[in-house]
Amino acid sequence: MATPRVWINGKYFDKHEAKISVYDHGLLYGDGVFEGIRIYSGKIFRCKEHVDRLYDSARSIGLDIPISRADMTDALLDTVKTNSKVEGYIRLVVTRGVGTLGLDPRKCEPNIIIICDDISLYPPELYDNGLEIITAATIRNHPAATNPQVKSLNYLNNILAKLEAIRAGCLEAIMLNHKGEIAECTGDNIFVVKNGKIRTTPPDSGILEGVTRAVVMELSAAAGMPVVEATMTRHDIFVADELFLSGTAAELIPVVKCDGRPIGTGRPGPVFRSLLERFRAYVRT
Ligand code: PXG
Repeated sequence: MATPRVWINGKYFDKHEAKISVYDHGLLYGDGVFEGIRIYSGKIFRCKEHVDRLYDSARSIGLDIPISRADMTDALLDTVKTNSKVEGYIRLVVTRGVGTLGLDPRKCEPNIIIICDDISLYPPELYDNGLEIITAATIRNHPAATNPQVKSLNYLNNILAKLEAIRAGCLEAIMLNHKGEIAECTGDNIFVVKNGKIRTTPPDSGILEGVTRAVVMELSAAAGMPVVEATMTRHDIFVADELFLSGTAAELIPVVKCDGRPIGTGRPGPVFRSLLERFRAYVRT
């Protein structure tokens, strides 16, 4: 593959020349927002939804993105074209920008970065065989602190849970909220199938409202299996017939074991397999 060309504030740089100041508050404090977006068949998947979520995240943290949504969309399209990407991944980042060595963001001017590259989160065979996951002891950020609905550059909460998973020999972890309810995984939303009914955790359980989650809900409804948003606990995981995760990077992936306990038959189930087939067909329409 050719060296990725990275868009920074309207100019292109080769991957190795694409640099941001060490005084950027994105680096110093994790102050900023981002999106992870898929490119399928040369098209940006759910572009509007990602751009809208980015501007909502920015607004929530009081960050004024200096360009319009239309110009942002044009920049995304141009970066995909410049990189001749047909299948791939866009990382769109808006940092608070360069400022002084103090928390005060008022002197910062945001930096906008668009990276167009590839991503693969889990080995391909896991889509057939299923993931083994754990419940992390690290809880999801309290919504009154850094709200999980904001896709901020501050992912330490999720990374700590990911490290727990890796230490336990797994690739993913369920994160609970401050009430002990299921929130989501470190970079994916969660779906539970029980007695033919599909449930997912609601926004007020402390989740990022995933773009892929919304697609799963649309596809399930179209297939006559509407997803219900429900508060859940680990009990719901342990007694589930099927469990699967959704996310831009992960797409849809089945979970066959949680905390050492097999989920359902211990194999990916029929509801998941049917949704994965629908999802794979849908993203290329
Ligand atoms: N929850 C969290 C905490 C996420 O970070 C999702 C749910 C799923 O949302 P989407 O909109 O993608 O369906 C995410 C998204 C990565 C990576 O590099 C992670 C995400 C997206 C892209 C890349 O691990 N997480």
